[in-house]
Order: sequence, then C-alpha cells, then structure tokens
Amino acid sequence: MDYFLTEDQTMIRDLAREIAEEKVMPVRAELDEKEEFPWEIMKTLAQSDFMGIYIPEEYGGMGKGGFELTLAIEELSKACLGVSTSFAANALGTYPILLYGSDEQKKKYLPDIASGKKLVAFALTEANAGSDAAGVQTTAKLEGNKYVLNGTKQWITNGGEAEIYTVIAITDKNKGARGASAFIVEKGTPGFTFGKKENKLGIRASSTRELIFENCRIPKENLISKEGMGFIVAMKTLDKSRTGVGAQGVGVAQGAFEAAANYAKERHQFGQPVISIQAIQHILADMATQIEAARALVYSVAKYIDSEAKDISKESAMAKLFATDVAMKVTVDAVQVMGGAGYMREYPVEKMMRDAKILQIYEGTNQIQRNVIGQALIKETAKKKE
Ligand code: COS
Repeated sequence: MDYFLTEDQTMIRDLAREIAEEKVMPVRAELDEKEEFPWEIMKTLAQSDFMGIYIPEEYGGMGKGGFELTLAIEELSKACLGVSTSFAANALGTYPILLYGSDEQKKKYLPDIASGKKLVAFALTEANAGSDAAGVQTTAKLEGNKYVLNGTKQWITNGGEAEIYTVIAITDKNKGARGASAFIVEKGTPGFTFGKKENKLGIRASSTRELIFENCRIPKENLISKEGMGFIVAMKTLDKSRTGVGAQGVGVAQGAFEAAANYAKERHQFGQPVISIQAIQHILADMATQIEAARALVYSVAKYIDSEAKDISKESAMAKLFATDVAMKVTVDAVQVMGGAGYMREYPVEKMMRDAKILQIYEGTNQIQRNVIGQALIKETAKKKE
C-alpha cells in the first residue's frame, strides 16, 4: 500500500530501514543471546538525529510528530523488538516533560535527550501497581526545598542505562489517583540505586530493572506540573505512546511475514516449493491482510494524534490493541509456515514470536486497552443521548 509519505517521511523511513538492515540485523541474535544493551545502535540512531524526531526544533529536535516516530519504530521493529523497545521507551520517558514540563525543565532536559546524549526511562509500575496505575506506593514528601522519594519501581525499561527518569510517586495518600505526582530524577542522585537486571523471555536486548529510592532527595523544581497531576501525566503519556507500541507490532509482524514468505519459496515438499501449496498461501494471505489493516490503523491514529486532537485515549488504545494482537498471531503463524526451521534459533522468527508477546502486556495489557475503549464508548454514547 502507498501511504503517500512526504519527502521527509520517506527519508526517515528509508534511513531507519538502512540502520535496521545494516546495523541491527547482523547483531540481533547475539544481543538476544547475551542480553546486551544495544549501545552502538543507540549511538547510530543519535547520530542520525532519531532521538529527537518528535522533539521541537527549539530544543534541538527534528520538530516532526508522532507519525514520523511511528515510521522509525516500525522499521527498527522489523529487525529487532529489543532494539526498538530501547528506542521507543526513550520517547515514553520524555513525554511527561514534553507534555507537562515547565519551560526551564524543557530547556534543561530536552536538548540532551534530542541529541541522544542522555537516555530516558518512564517509571510508573511497582509490585502493586501496573494495570492499576493508581496503586502506586512510592512516596514523595516535600521537606524544605527538596522532595524525598522512598519506594521501589519494577520492570522499568531502560532502567540502569538511562540518565533521566520520569517517576510517578504519591504526594498525598488520602487522595487516591489525585494524590500522585510526576518527578524528574537523575541517575547518580544519592539514594537512587538499581535492582537486578531481569532475565526475560523476549526483547532481551532491552534493559529491564528495578529502581530503588531510599531517602532520595531531589530539588523541588523537579516536580512536573503540579502536585496531584501525576496520574493525568501518566495517562496522557500512555495515550501518546501506545501508538508506538502498535507500530512495534506492525514492524515485528512484517519482519516475521517476510522471513516466512521467503522461506516458503525455498523449502520444497511434495516436489514443489511450499508456497505453491494452497494451505500455506492461505496462512500467508491472512498474515499480509492483518498486517496491512494494522498498519492502516496505526498510521491513521498517529496522524490523528498529531492533528492535536484532544481525546485520543480510545484511538491509541485501539491501535495498540489491534496491532499487537496481530503481531502475536502473525509471528506464531510465521513459525508454523516455517515448521521445524521456524522453531530453530538459526532463523529469526522464533525470537520474533518470543519478543512479540510483551507487546500485548506492556504500556497497558490488551485487557486494559479494551477497558479504555469500553469506557470511552460509554462516554460517547452518553454524550449522544444529551
Ligand atoms: N486522560 C486524562 N484523564 C484520565 C485518563 C486519560 N487518558 N484516564 C483517566 N483519567 C482521569 C479520569 O477521568 C479520572 O478523573 P476524575 O478523578 O476527575 O474522575 C481519573 O483520571 C481516574 O480515572 P479512572 O477512575 O478511570 O482510573 P482507574 O484507576 O479506574 O484506572 C485505567 C484507569 C485502567 C485506564 C488506568 O489505570 C490505566 O491506564 N492502567 C494501565 C496503566 C499502564 O499502562 N500500565 C503499564 C505500565 S506503564 S508502561
């Protein structure tokens, strides 16, 4: 399908594709095996100005939107979801500053993020808070001109590798979701340490760690927006970034489809390439159709969000839900089309299948996405009645 990309968009997509093919594909199996963070690739992405695609030019970014970011994420995901997760999580961590940060915070942090000098991580999840985002127990107490943070964050992508952390903590226990606030915490602040690196099923090139805050004192200027705005900052951040997870789904599904289709042309059974067998053709036909439908939805939603639309929760949840369910199905089918070869580490699709599973889980499980869509539908139908 031709999505009539502009010259700039085509350039971003083609450059991302080149980096994916030349820098990511040759090392993806090794990064997966060794659970190694892709620093060299991050540096290449930074040199290509990709870390600031969506950051305004006044802060050193490219000044493009979420759609252009989507194109880059998709291409990287075709090659390796571990790499694209490390890249996309940077945007997730940056959105709280971009959407709600003060001018001073933007001036202080965004240029280093846009240049790739510093990586970012978003820290919401805890032992008792994930799907239940309002269940955060990490506390932040104002003492003089410092906030004192105590608590532990869990499963934080880019944990340990990032220099800047956007952290959700409770400033007023009695106010539920309205008692949460968002903060910027820099690596190296006394009282801020990291737990063990998690050993994962997939996206093993990405880093997932605990963040531990023990009387960690940060300047009160590091509060993002106002006290009590933390839940909203987190929700709006996720609304923005979930389309990127959808793009990851489209990318990994496309990568798996291409590997399976190519293999089906080479593999001969019953005196013919298996792609000539209708049973295989039908699986490939369904895979290709689902990928195109997912891409069309993800691109439309990314453009809708860039149009400064206000209410984007339902659409971004739909893009994430649909494209990541497609990714799981397509990667499983790719392994099936390739049969025994698909199951072997010699070929990339077993890793793609392992990697794809996280897309249905992180940045809100797909059950949560259905809740978000359901709640939005209730609101919409109530409005129509009025
Ligand atoms: N934008 C703006 N405001 C929002 C919002 C959004 N997307 N979602 C909720 N709110 C507001 C609500 O309007 C409500 O405001 P009031 O207190 O004024 O009524 C408040 O926030 C609380 O909302 P709600 O009652 O819906 O909160 P719940 O605790 O029921 O949780 C879900 C809502 C499930 C949607 C939320 O917890 C969620 O998204 N969870 C998943 C989080 C996630 O993705 N975790 C993965 C780890 S982070 S990578």
